[in-house]
Amino acid sequence: MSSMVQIKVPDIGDFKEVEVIEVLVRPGDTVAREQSLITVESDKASMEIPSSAAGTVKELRVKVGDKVAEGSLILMLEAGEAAAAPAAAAPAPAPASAPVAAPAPVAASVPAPAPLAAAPQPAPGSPSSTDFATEMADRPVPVGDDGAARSHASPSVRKFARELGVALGQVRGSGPKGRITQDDVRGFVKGVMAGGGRPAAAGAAAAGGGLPGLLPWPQVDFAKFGPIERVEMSRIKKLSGPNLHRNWVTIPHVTNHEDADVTELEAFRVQVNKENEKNKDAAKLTMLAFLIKACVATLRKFPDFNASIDATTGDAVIRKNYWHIGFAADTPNGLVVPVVKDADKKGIFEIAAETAALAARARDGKLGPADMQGGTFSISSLGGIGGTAFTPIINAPEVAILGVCRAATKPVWDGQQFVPRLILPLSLSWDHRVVDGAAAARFNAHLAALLGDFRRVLL
Ligand code: CAO
Repeated sequence: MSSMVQIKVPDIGDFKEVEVIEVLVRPGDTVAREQSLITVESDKASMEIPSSAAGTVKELRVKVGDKVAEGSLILMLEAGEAAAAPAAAAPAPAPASAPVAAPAPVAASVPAPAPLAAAPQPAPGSPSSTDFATEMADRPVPVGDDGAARSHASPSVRKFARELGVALGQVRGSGPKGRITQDDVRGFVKGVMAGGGRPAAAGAAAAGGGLPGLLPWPQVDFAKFGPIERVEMSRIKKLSGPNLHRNWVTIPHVTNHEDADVTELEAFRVQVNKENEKNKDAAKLTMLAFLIKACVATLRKFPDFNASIDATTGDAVIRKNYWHIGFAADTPNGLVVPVVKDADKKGIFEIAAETAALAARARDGKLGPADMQGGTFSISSLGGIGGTAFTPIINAPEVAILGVCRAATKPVWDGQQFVPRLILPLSLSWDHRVVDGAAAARFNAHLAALLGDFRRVLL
């Protein structure tokens, strides 16, 4: 025998007229006793209203936006004989701050939800034991909060997120007032799976990188302090960001700085370009082309800089007997690193022509994957723009990268007097797992010596 049961809003304490912000079941759904049916929200808190009986939902009598109070009819339920219960159950005590064991994450790059130890533990059953999201939203977020406590989401969505290992602080809410819905959590997970972890990686960056023990990223409502604008990152930035992040946090970087006296080299470069002004076939000689050639000569002398850690064992270095030099190219859509293959076999004119062509294709967004693969060492030249020193991020799995800043004329003591010399700042970042500081200093000194007297490249 089955009977039709009216499921009504039970005694919800001081709350008189509360808004239905979520309907969690549909006609035809089978529900268990104590299963949440709707979420209601006052200006202070939100709570889920559970079913007082088990059965099948026949007819919904509320919708999102309705105002309800104690006794309001939620739905008609066809209840089984054992299921019908006369009294309405109390609202579900599902505190946002309830500690939960961290479930297995969705993907390696999705951090498990941080325990909200800092959040207060309200007494179960009282209105204050329900979702504190609304109240929390108006308070400063304590350091160490992953933003989940502040996220606007119902207890059922929080539970759902916890089950999937999703930190709510990373999910953008599409509901009213930015409320996070189950679909938002689902969409976030789908994004992680489809994007090879990209959204998670980006989110992880915002949430503190998901590294154990690392404080989460501060979640700030910037709009509270002034007008804001959200600008979507370019495709290249979305792709390169997680790579840069991984390289920065996993490689023990050290950067050595060195000055190269390029007075004669620059004079030579300018002179050759002048001689070739009328020769349309001759590429313009660039400092970058000389740098590539000098780097190849230096890499040959210091082979551990033209290497990679053996990723399968981690206990060996794979030295490469080819010299493919990548160079950072700034494009309207972000940074790319095209590679000059076999730079050791090419002349400086050829390298200058090739870098110019690759840089042009990079700016036009026309580089293919093969143009950016196989690099053994990279150069990031900001010389045409400015700067005196910087710390370039190693382009994994390479071992080192050379940063180049703007050459400037400086007074240099020649033993008797100060003389004006053109000084090129070099910044070499290197992986301390593979090379040591002394080797890096020698590398830099050798490179500077070659640039100071380019004839030495031939030796
Ligand atoms: N010091 C002083 N002037 C320099 C210089 C240096 N180190 N390097 C280049 N210049 C000058 C050149 O003399 C040239 O001036 P003129 O037009 O008067 O001859 C001008 O800067 C442009 O130089 P260039 O044609 O040789 O081009 P480039 O080698 O500077 O740049 C490229 C090529 C692809 C490296 C550059 O376009 C680029 O994208 N640089 C940015 C790289 C980057 O973003 N790195 C950061 C990575 S980390 O985010």
